Amino acid sequence: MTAWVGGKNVRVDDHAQASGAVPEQRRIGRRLFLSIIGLGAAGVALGPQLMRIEAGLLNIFSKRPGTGVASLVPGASEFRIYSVTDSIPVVADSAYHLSVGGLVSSPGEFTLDDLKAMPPTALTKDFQCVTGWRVPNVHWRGVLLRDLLARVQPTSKATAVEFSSFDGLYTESLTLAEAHRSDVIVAYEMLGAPVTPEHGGPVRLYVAPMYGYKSAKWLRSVTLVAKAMPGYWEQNGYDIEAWIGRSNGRSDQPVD
Ligand SMILES: Nc1nc2c(c(=O)[nH]1)N[C@H]1C(S)=C(S)[C@@H](COP(=O)(O)O)O[C@H]1N2
Ligand SMILES: [Mo]
Repeated sequence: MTAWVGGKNVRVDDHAQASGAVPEQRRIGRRLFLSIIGLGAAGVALGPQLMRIEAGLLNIFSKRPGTGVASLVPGASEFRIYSVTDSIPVVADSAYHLSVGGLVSSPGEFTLDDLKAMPPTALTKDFQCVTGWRVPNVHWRGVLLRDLLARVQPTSKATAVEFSSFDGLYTESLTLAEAHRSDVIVAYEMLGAPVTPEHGGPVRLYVAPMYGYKSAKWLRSVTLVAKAMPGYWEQNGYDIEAWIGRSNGRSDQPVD
């Protein structure tokens, strides 16, 4: 499907459909791409080095997510735009509020300015979707989730953190220990710029060491709980502990 966002047409992929992609389809996709850019199918045999070159070329051909050559190629190093609903929530920066509550001593509402006033954390790390595509060296910026949790003071009963989305459907969770990692941020910048509406702006989660489905977009609430509910994709069969390379039967290179 396509959606009209911020004055441009954005292709929104169906993650469920993408997950069904078999290796053979991926291989054909790459061959198709190689013939498009004129390297020829011989390049397929050249291995990882060439794959990195391909990634660079893809960036030249397709600056925007979901457009151009990259959208033809499963496994290309471009973000796919995913939404489990038929729409992309557009939340104005000035209207944005993140609710942080549940099993805490002092629940709070954080505006975008509140988040930006907190000590920032910048990360440059890959983003890996469980369907196979990976975007290298993405520039992220935001606040550590643990800093946010420190502001609301979880009670001793809290063992996990649930997340909800402004799309009204998507949910995710982390254990409290995972939520305290130094590579888990509430991000207001991605790709070196404010998080765009299609990528889950103004604020999304980024859980570096786990598959992309943990990185909830259009982040609405953070709720401390005694026991977490399985998230949207986890109810559909994906692993709750979503470590890259150590879950979902995959062997991708970890992001650490
Ligand atoms: N609210 C919401 N968050 C979401 C998703 C979604 O469909 N809805 N998809 C997840 C998956 S499976 C991935 S791989 C990433 C994709 O991020 P992107 O759409 O910015 O490329 O977002 C994750 N967060
Ligand atoms: Mo994903």
